[in-house]
This record gives sequence, C-alpha cells and structure tokens, in this order.
Amino acid sequence: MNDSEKLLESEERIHEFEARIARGEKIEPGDWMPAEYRKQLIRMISQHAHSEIVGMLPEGAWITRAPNLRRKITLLAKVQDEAGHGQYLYHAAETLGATREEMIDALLTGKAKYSSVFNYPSLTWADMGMIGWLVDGAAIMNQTMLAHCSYGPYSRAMVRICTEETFHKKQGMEQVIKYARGTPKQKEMAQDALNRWWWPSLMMFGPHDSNSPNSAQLIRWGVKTKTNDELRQEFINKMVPDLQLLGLEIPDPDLHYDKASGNWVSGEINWDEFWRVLKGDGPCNQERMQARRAAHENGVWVREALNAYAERYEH
Ligand code: BYC
Repeated sequence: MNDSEKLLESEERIHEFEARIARGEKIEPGDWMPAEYRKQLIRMISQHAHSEIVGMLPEGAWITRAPNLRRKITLLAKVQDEAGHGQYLYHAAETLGATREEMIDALLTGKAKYSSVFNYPSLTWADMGMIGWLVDGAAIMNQTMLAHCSYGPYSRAMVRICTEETFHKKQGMEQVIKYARGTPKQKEMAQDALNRWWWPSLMMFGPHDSNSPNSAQLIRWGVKTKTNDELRQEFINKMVPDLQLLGLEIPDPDLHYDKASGNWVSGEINWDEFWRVLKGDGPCNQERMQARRAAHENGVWVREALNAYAERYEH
C-alpha cells in the first residue's frame, strides 16, 4: 500500500469511528481507535485514578479522630470506596494498553496530574462534611457526564462510581446540615469549612473553556459531553440555594443571581492559584506526594510476594 492509499484508509477508519460514536455505540478495548483517542483516554482516566487515590489522604487523616463510632465507620467506608474507584479506573486505563507501573511512575515522578482539590488541607472535622458535599458533589456532576462517554470501560466504571459517590455526598450533606443547625461553634466550623473549600471545588471543573486545550477533541469524540464551564455552572446553580437555605454564606462577594439566564453568576476564580497548584506549589502538594511515595516504597514487599506467587503457581 502506498502512502496516499494508507492516508485514505486511515481517513476512512476515522470516519467510520466517528460515525459509531455519533450512533451512540460504545468503543470497546479491541476496537480500532485513533492513536490520539487512546492517548487522551489514558491521560484522563489515569489522572482520574490518581485523584481517587490521592483523594483518600485529606479524609484518611481524620479516621482516627472521628467524633463517634457511627461517623468513624462511615468515613472508613467512604475512604475505602475511593481506593476501589482508583482500582476500577486503573483497570479501565489498562484496557487501552497502559501498564500499572507506567501510570504509578508518572504520578510519583510528577508527570501525571491529579485533581487540584486534594492539595488543600483538611483542618477540622467540619471539613469531612464539606468535602463530602462539595467535592464529591462536584465529582458526581462530572462523572454523571462521563458515564455517557464513548469508551465502554470508562463509562461502565463511572456508573458504579457515581452510585457510591451519591452515598458520599449524602453523608457529607447530612453532616453539614447538622453543623449548620447545631451550636454556634458548630455553625462557625461549617462556615469556615465552606470558606476554605468553595473555591477549590469550583476549580475541580478545570480552566475556562477558552483555556482548555483538550476539551474540543474530547467533545468531538464523545468523551466529554459538556464543557468545563457548563458543568461548573450546573454545580453553582445546584449548590448556592441549598447552602443559603442553611444560613451559610458563599465566600464570593460578586456572586449574584441573573434572572435572564436563570444562573447564579460567580465571581472570578483565582486562576493564578489554580495553575500554581497544578505546577506543584499548592499548600499540600509536597505532603501528598511524600505520602504516596512512602506508600509505594512500603508496598514493595507486597508486590514482590505477589510476583513470587504468580511465578510459582501460574506457570
Ligand atoms: N486538577 O484541557 P483541560 C473524587 C489539567 S476524585 C488538576 O480542561 P481536560 C474524590 C488537565 O488535566 C475524582 N489538573 O483538561 C476522591 C490538563 O492538563 P494535561 C476527580 C487539572 O482533561 C476522593 C490541563 O489542566 N475527578 O471524586 O479536558 C475523595 C488543561 O485542562 C484540573 C476527575 O478526575 C484540576 N482540577 O478537563 C473525594 C474527573 N483541571 O493533562 C472525592 C476526570 C484541569 O493536559 N477528569 N486540569 O497536562 C476530567 O473530567 C477532566 O480531565 C477535567 C479537565 C475536567 C479535570
């Protein structure tokens, strides 16, 4: 086959691939896909997996300090769920040819990102409620969209993850409601937690559409079906009335309701802070990476034992 025939064939394949997506068919691991589709998915799914794993740290730190047994069991179950989400997602990325070692290496060497929100500290017990409601709430909005994405293994992982995240969000909401209606000190703690987690939660949705280099391609190939700004606006519209109903104040002096569009319009996000956190200069980036590196090193013996077992019994 000469070069122009090869080009024609690949154009035909891309055309057929895009037609499948337009018909709402899922792309499955053995199917033909453009190299760039595979690359984008590995990038996004592996970063999503890293976010789940690093995301265990801010809440994991509070398991030993839970105020009662019920709260402890709930938090423990939630943090364990996040570990499971990381596993489903690493598996989904493996179906595209990425190895677990490559993905973990990319995280530990700082080549791969994870969600910016987990580079902020959890300072009080009220943060456990606020993270559940805001951070898991934002994640559900994004993941409900991804449950419809064109890649089968990613979309199916999202269905299960969203079900579990709904429990996470509800337990967070229940805690915030209790604190907001509790003693003056508890209400103050809920407000303080909202002040610290509001903006990082809005940043989770990523840069404005005009500064999002990946969005156009991801939308064209049905990975994302909504843009970063669309999802962020949905989140703001959902959260603002609920939080206000509890007497909590959104820490945004420019926030206002726009009757014409029916949207709560937010003030501008501090994008300098967002990009600084992504580059590794957030309040907890170093701490989070140290914790992940230590966990990886402490797990050497487990990996060695598993490899030895596999060599002995699987050949
Ligand atoms: N943080 O072109 P863009 C959870 C990066 S965990 C860090 O818009 P894209 C939970 C972006 O990667 C679930 N990086 O990118 C767990 C790109 O850099 P690269 C977390 C960000 O992919 C424990 C660059 O900025 N959810 O629920 O079109 C406890 C340009 O951005 C962020 C997910 O991971 C950010 N916030 O859209 C509690 C969702 N935003 O890769 C809860 C899966 C942007 O080109 N991911 N960047 O070097 C996505 O949906 C999309 O990747 C994003 C970004 C919306 C995040």
